[in-house]
Amino acid sequence: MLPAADLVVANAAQMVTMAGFSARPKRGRQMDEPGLIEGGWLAAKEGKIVAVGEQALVMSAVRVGPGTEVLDATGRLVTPGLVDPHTHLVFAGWREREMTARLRGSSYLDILAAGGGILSTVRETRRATAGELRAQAQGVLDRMLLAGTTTVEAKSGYGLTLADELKCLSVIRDLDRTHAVDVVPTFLGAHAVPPEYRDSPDHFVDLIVEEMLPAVAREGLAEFADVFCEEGVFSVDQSRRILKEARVLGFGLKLHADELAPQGGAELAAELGAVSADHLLHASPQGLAALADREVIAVLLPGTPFFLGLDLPPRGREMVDAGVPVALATDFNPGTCPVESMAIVMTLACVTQRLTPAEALAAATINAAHALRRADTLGSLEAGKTADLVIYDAPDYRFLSYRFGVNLVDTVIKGGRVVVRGGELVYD
Ligand code: IZC
Ligand code: ZN
Repeated sequence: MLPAADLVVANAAQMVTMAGFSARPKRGRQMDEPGLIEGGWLAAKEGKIVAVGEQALVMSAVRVGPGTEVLDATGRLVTPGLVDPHTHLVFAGWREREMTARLRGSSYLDILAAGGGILSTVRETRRATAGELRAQAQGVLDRMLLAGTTTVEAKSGYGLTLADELKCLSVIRDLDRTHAVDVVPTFLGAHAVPPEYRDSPDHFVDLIVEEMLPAVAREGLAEFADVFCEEGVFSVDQSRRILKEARVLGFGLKLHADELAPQGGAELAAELGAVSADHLLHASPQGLAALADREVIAVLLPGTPFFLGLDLPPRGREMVDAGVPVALATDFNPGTCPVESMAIVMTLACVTQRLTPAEALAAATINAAHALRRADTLGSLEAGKTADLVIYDAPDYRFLSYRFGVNLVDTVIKGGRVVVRGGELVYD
């Protein structure tokens, strides 16, 4: 007898599978092919996808038993759960006042150099308890889940002492264990030079290399290490030193690269074999070629230049055309991009970076899973993968980018379990 499914999604108007790219990310024209099944069915058992395809195929692999939940997706779009591979999730200290200062002419880096920006969030994060940090981040994760995000990366980087970085990473671990959204931890001790090291920034790099990275590795509190490599923050040489040590300790590497000024960050990410290089608005053409060559994922964060009011050329289009595998993320943080919705980010990727809606969705699913080294289990609807999927109150995948600012998510399934139903959280 066929196995009884726990869950069947029946008759979707469109099922976007993103199938066939678990081993290597989508690049070039592959990004524009969503792998659509019209009239798509999907069955899951024990948290895993058992079959995806037309009704006859799925119903030849499983049976519907008394314990099977059947979700009718007639007229609706189904996609893999969205993956957000770059966020600064855990902090205290929102920065709404900085928005006004920027509108009056101060730049992001001016504000940071004057002890504001990241450093104002650091002051409040140091004062906050783990419980306070956790409560706020949990609310953010709830909103992300309601918007269809089922896996999110979360960086530390607002503690900047060993104890405060460990506090933030422990909060991230707790959230991963308790929240329906899976949370992938990244150590970003090199996010800013804290005031106590203002006159000797290399000593702060020593502290990261000699104490923080080994302690984080020992406690197993992060999977990736990242550096904010930027003019006036950490140089390419300092970033190289930190990331080489991180690599020795077994971390996957990420880099905030060439966001606000050209620094050679893309080249550094390629040289070190990083998993991803993020931002890249000012990356050199040679840097992009190096990323394509080493298959480093370019994580685009189009919410950030939008929110900072920067008027820049559409590098995303250039990256896809150059064969760089591109992913999208929110960059959720209190300074440069306080947005939780991957759908809004997809719209911005289309309108400001000239990606197509299909490319944006590939970047928010399978390629985003690659940016977290999770593409073997996440990012596409294929038999054997984790049953993370979203059902929308829309008939076509283009609506995600097109109906901007509206949350079209109706149902979210995480690991085979319904966690959002009718647009409401239903798990405890
Ligand atoms: O708090 O400003 N870019 N880090 C690098 C950020 C933005 C977060 C922040
Ligand atoms: Zn960032």
